[in-house]
Formats: sequence, C-alpha cells, structure tokens
Amino acid sequence: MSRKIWTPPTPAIDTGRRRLLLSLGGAAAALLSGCEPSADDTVQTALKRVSRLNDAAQAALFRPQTLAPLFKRSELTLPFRFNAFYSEASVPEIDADRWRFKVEGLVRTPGEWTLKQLQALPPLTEITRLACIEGWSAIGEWTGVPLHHFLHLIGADTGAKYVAFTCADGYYTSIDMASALHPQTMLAFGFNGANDLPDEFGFPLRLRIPTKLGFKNPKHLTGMRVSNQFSSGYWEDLQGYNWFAGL
Ligand SMILES: Nc1nc2c(c(=O)[nH]1)N[C@H]1C(S)=C(S)[C@@H](COP(=O)(O)O)O[C@H]1N2
Ligand SMILES: [Mo]
Repeated sequence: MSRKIWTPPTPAIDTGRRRLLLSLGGAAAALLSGCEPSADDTVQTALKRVSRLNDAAQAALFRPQTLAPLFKRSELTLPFRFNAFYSEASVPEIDADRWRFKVEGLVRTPGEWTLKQLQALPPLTEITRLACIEGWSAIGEWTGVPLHHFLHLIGADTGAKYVAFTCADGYYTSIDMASALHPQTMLAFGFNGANDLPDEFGFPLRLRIPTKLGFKNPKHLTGMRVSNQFSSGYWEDLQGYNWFAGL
C-alpha cells in the first residue's frame, strides 16, 4: 500500500486559521510517509494522538455559521470528477425500490426511510466545491435535505457528539455534531439539476458537506447513527487521514 503525503486541496479556499491547523496534519502525514508500514508502533500511536489533538483544535475553531463559498452555474466542473477506493467500472448499482436509509442511535424515531420520503422533504440546492485530499477539486450543484432539518425531524439528540454514516460499498465515516448541524450540510439526492444522483456520484443518497474534504462526503449511504461514541472512517483508518478534515 502506498502512503500519500498530504497535499492541500488546490483551490485557495479562504480557511484562515483552519488551514494552518491542517498543515499540522500535513506535517504528521509527512512524518508517517517516512516510516515503513512495519515501523515502530509507538510512532504510529503518537501520530494518531497528534491527529486527535488536531481534531480537537479544528472543532474548537469551527465556526458553525461560516459558509463555504458558493459558485455560479457557469463555474460547474463538467464533466464532474469521480473518485472512490475502486474504479468507476465497479460503482455499485443500487435498486432504489429496495434501498432504505436506516436511522439509528440517539434519535426519538429510529427507522428506515425510502428515497421518495427523503425527496418529499423541503430541499436545498447549492453550488459548492468538493475538494479531495489528493489535490484536485470540482464544482457541482447538489440538491438534498439539510441534515440539521432531518436530524430535528427524527428527534436526534443534537447534544450528542457524532453522526456516523455507512455506505453500500463498505465505505464509512463520521462527523462531529456541529458540522452535521451546519446550514450547508445536506443529505443529497440530486445533482446538477437532475432529480437523482448519477450512479458514480453516490446514487441514491450521499452526504454533501462543503466545509470538509471530499472523503467526508460518503456516497451510496445506507445508514446513519447518532452517537456519543467515536468511530472513525475508511481513509482515516487506512491512511491515517485526519478525522475532522475541515476546510
Ligand atoms: N461510498 C463512498 N463514498 C465516498 C468514497 C468512496 O470510495 N465510497 N470516496 C470519497 C472520496 S475520497 C471523495 S474525494 C469523494 C468523491 O466524490 P465524487 O465521486 O462525487 O467526486 O467521495 C467520497 N465518498
Ligand atoms: Mo478524496
């Protein structure tokens, strides 16, 4: 497995102090890349601790009402860029009729949602930039239900610490509650004016969170758990990517 050195996303998104902190994560990643996979476990453990400190610092600096930049339709990246831990030929094909979005954990009404039920909720449409940790970004228009609205609808304990997501392809990640409640965070089901997400971009439902890096935007969602118990994510576990991953 090759270890990638963390590179800041290309666009000069105005991130102020948050960017400074991300570069601390970068230093840790650069250190990591100098280590053999078999290298001293204590180094790995120490670096993981640095990354968790970085999470705490980013959480403290996170401004719940500071909006990610919005773009014009003329700025859309066409065609949009695909990324996953597998190639585009292996994108899961999901049967929307059988698909359900399972809600569990610290919520008053756990249960399963159909795509139609989600699409019947008051939608938000925004053109934002998705920035991948690998150093590219792309601008797209996403439509979906704001996550704060959905969390209130299901009676989620918004005092809980985390919202964790599972996906049809085995991908998973989690986010902090403040970011989950951010006005631009949405469960997206539409893309670039179409009512449905294209297969490769996460059909039928994905998290769209423009205040975080691309890997915090899970596609092909199957479930969501509100919890006080920390759980990490696919790339966070595999590559040691910083969990908060704020922009
Ligand atoms: N289910 C799932 N979601 C995922 C991934 C994945 O492999 N599987 N990759 C993540 C990464 S690293 C990025 S950059 C974005 C890419 O989204 P896009 O294909 O819409 O550009 O999806 C994220 N969400
Ligand atoms: Mo990514």
